[in-house]
Amino acid sequence: MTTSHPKHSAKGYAERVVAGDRRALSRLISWAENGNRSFPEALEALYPSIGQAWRVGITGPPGAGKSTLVNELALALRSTQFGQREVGILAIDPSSPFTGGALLGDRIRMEELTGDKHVYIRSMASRKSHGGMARAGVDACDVMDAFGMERILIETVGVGQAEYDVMGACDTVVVVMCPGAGDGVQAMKAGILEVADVLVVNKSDQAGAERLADDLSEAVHTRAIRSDEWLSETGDAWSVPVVLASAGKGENIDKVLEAVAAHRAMLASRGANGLEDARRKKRVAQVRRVVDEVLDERVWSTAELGEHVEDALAKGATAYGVANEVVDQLLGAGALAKTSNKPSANK
Ligand SMILES: Nc1nc2c(ncn2[C@@H]2O[C@H](COP(=O)(O)OP(=O)(O)OP(=O)(O)O)[C@@H](O)[C@H]2O)c(=O)[nH]1
Ligand SMILES: [Mg+2]
Repeated sequence: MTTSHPKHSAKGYAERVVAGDRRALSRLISWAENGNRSFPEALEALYPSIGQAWRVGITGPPGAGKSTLVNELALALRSTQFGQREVGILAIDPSSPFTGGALLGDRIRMEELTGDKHVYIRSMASRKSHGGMARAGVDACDVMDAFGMERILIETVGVGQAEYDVMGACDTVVVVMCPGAGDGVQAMKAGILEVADVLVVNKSDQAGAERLADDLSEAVHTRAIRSDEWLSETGDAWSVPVVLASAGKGENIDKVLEAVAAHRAMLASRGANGLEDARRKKRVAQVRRVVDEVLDERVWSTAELGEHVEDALAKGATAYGVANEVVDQLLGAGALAKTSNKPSANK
């Protein structure tokens, strides 16, 4: 490529990134992180080179083993079995007190990889937050993509709004759980299943792992039936695989990568719009979950409605009858009629 821009200009950095210059890569990611005013210009220059990477989001409750898994996944991706891919790792360091010390731990575990020039590891601070982190994370992925990373692994903790936004920009989202602490049921309530393309039950060496995997399989199956009715026009809904693994012991890491590859192949089989459609559907599912929650909270926030229901039941109305009457009142009979061909929003 011909370098036609000054080395330290936005376009100059962009050219260097595309040419494989690691210092320029680090610089532009810092720009993304700091919200440097020159970053948009650099990003624009990178656009033609973006779109080759497969972005794999890794999320889940604190301590589930995400970093350990990312480490193992990267090692596996660097092996011949998975085609010796160029790997970019973005660890989005949450400012939460839970994980304050995790970054150092991450560095130590990832040390095995740092001698490998085909692996690029970067942490980003999320302290500024408020949408800023999500944006910066996605921007950083774009820079790595333009650089030529074939696989990008992005670790975030939990399911806050910013994490949702980062995961929403990933091609495949792996949700990592483990027995004990971050209980499966809690995670489901937090809507973590809505973003998962692959579920990993990590720490398979610990008691309760199989039980958790069974519970999650069941929950995923139930959800698939529900969302099929209204989300899948094509009928080829992805059923989220649940993979039991131990990142700590390096067990079943290949199974996790195979599940990611299967998800990728499924999207590819849907043609050019497959990925875009999948992302759109995920966002719709997220909105739907929030609507469910907000409605539930608002509708039942006062004692009034509960009392009304009790009265009606006492007067001999059926539960179904009362429920319908309540919904009619809330939505207006017309609104309900209009949506009656869609499944109800029950959980
Ligand atoms: N028994 C067991 N422990 C594991 C396994 N995988 C990871 N761990 C341990 O679990 C702890 C947390 O692992 P991390 O990889 O830091 O977890 P994380 O989800 O990245 O944690 P945060 O980033 O702090 O949310 C560490 O002490 C790991 O050694 C496993 O398969 N089995
Ligand atoms: Mg971690």
